[in-house]
Amino acid sequence: MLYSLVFVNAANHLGTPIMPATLSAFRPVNVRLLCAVLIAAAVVFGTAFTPAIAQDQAAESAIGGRFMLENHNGKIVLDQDFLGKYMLITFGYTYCPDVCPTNLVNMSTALEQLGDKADQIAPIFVTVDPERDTAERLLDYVKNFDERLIGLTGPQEMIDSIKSRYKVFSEIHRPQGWKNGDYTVDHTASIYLMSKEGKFLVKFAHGMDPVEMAKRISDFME
Ligand SMILES: [Cu+2]
Repeated sequence: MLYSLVFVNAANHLGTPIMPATLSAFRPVNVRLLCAVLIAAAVVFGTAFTPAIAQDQAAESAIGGRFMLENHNGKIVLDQDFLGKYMLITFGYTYCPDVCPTNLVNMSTALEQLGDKADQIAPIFVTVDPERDTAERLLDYVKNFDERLIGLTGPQEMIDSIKSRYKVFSEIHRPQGWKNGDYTVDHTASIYLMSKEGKFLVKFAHGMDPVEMAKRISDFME
């Protein structure tokens, strides 16, 4: 409860609420309402975005926006804290068997390729599984890749908010017979590059060659 209050107070302190649902966090009825809204949004986005290039570009330029999350050191961070850096951001979960480790190894390799230019980048991993991915767990996890990698978690509603802003979808699967209610999470596996002003630049597909990724990132830099 204290945890959620910190976020609510922080949201109030900002003056401009990041999302209206924040203030009603953890009331079951509103969680259901939020879920309904998200499902409705998924249906709308799923059908409205036809392959027309103009519409694709409009959809992509809308990627990104404000967020308030907790970093792997337990500190609350805002999107504004990353202004002035290129955010290289991906979404996943620490129990992910292959997709996330591949993405994070590739991101780390791309950072190495960029050399000094990587100083201009904030590499970020946002969990879509905040129930299991605490700040402590993320701290242990990101250490396995690159020391510059920043793990972000937060209350479910804050995670839902950033997922919606980045058009990221995830779905929990609970295979029959798995003990202790263990589960896997299917999720969007793209890597997004955002400008120093927080605007969407480009999306890299999962599995893209990290040397090519580094080159594409470098092309965006002054
Ligand atoms: Cu994953």
